[in-house]
Amino acid sequence: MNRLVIIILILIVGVTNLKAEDGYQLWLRNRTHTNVKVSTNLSSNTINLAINELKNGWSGDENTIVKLSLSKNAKLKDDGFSINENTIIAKTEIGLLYGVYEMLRLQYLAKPLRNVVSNPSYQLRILNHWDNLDGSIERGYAGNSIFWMGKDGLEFTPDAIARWTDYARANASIGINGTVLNNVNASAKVLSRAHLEKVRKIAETIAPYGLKTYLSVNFSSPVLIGGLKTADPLNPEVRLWWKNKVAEIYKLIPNFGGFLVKANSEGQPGPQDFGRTHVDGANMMAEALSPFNGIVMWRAFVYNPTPEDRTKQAYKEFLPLDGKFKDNVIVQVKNGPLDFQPREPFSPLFGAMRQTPIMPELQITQEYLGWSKQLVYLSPMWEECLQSDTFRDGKGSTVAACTDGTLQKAKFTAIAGVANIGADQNWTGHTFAQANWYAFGRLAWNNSLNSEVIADEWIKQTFLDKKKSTNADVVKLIKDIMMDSREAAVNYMMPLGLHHLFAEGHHYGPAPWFTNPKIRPDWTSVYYHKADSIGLGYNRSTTGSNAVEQYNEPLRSTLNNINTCPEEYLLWFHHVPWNYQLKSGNDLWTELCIRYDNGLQQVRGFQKNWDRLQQTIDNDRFTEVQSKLRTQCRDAQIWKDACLLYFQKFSKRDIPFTIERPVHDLDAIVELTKSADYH
Ligand code: GCW
Repeated sequence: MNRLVIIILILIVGVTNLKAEDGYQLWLRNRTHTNVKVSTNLSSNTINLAINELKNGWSGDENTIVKLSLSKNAKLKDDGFSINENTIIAKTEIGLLYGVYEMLRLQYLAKPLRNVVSNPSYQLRILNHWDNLDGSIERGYAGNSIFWMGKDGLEFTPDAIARWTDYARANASIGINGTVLNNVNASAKVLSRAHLEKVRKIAETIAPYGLKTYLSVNFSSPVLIGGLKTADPLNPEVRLWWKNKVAEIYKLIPNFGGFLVKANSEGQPGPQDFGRTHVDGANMMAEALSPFNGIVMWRAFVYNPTPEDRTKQAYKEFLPLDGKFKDNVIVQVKNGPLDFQPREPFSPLFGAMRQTPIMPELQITQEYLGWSKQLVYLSPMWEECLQSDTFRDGKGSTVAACTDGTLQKAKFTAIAGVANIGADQNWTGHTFAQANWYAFGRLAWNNSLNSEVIADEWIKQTFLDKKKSTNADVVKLIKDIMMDSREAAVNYMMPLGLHHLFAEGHHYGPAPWFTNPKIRPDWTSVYYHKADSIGLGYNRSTTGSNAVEQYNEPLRSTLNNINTCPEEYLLWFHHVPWNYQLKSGNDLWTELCIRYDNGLQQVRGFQKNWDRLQQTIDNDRFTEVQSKLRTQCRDAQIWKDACLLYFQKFSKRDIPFTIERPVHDLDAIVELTKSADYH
């Protein structure tokens, strides 16, 4: 071989190696090729995918015959499956595909393939993309949209179909079976013929993987693209317009899923513009969709600039509507009553709506949790919400049980996650943000899974070679980082129940000082922390806004009493004196300082752990995460310094001399976070 050939070969091998670990393969990397035979009498696109996955990923005994068969086995629900040795049984073909992914996962993790019966907690497990037709993504931190490219989003990049296929495959591998392709702040244009043609292409590409396609719709579409004078949901012409539009969609896309609607929220149009209710609006669309088995996901993220505590508003607006929605409507409720904060109590709507199905909306993209610059594993936050007891029907009425059909019969159950996916090569910007996509899927499939188990699975599949998948030290180092990361973020951003101290607009850095008479108060920070010379926190007890009344007993009384309110929610529900003594024995001010400092120290600890992994993790992903941890450390320091120096103006106390001093001046941080390129 001449030298040139050798050099080229080295380059190719080098590039292939590099590619193999550029994150594109997500948790599906490192598939092996032991021979396997598949026996089935089924044939379809989906079955072909299942067979291919087995052939490309099998790592069991050579020449095993894996059997795939359909059965009406009573233990199986929806797309659930069973695995026994080399046999997968499901009621549907998609169920068989899910069974294959589970089989390969179990093999990879060296777990037994016996007596596995797995049914989904929620029937619909849906990603919400906040993708705009111009390709940008609201709160997206991993590049542009993978769906909407070029002028009006209508172009196709050469790799579009491949990307959508890989996207669908990744989702199917964790049980996600639906996707909303566009932002809830929806452009009416998405319902134009040209856009629907594109939606059809996407829908056809992802369907074999079991993914249904949904769209966010703008309530004013009949006016904006239909030429009507009104969008009043009780107007017959408007109703007809939606009926026709829905019929047009189903003609193009027979397995279309339905609509997601943000109405009368943050300036979006809605039925209230015409003196109608959410029920009028949702039912109008439901009626149009019902002949095709389509659904309406109607969001309850509503609040107005009234003197009423913002966290009470969704409940007040939606509870009176309970039981009035058609049976193909589901109300989509964010996990907390405010807005995807690092820690919120669960939304009281979960424990209140008894006759209306509710679907939790979780945010996978890290709008308020450090974007894709910070390593924050979100599963513990979601687990905390799903396992919270609402006491709706007595003890044990967890958010999970209130939403997954356990406590109330519903035509269907669902859960949504706001996606963190973009056109970046590794899909999510931060390698560890892939874990949040993964965890959402796993929890949507099984809402009682534990975050540590999910982390364990993800780490082994993402970082280890199959042979080394038992490398306990590596797994432990990474798992420790992940499992502490959400609590660390709470500590350095908003400990003890503080919330929404974010800089305006970008929501990345701190601005507890933020106030502006020109904008609505509930978009400022001071509205939420209410710091004064006496203390800190929002009084939502019976002596304050009385938000506690929206929770069921005995939780209501527990939250209402400053002495029994869990400390992680203390400043959410109470205005607490600076010298109030906490369980640690420290008073509020001292504890606050310690928590902020702890958060920063935790991130420094993550750095130390990560650096130990240099020999184990491929260079690209190692250095990417190492560099991002440095940023996270700097930014945690900024959070700590900003919040302590600002709140100190009210507490008028020393920062305890046992903790490290701030290293920034407050004025400098104020300036820094104002600048557009701070983040
Ligand atoms: O969290 C807020 C975001 C908005 C978002 C809105 C919503 C899509 O800051 O960007 O809009 O919530 O959920 O509708």
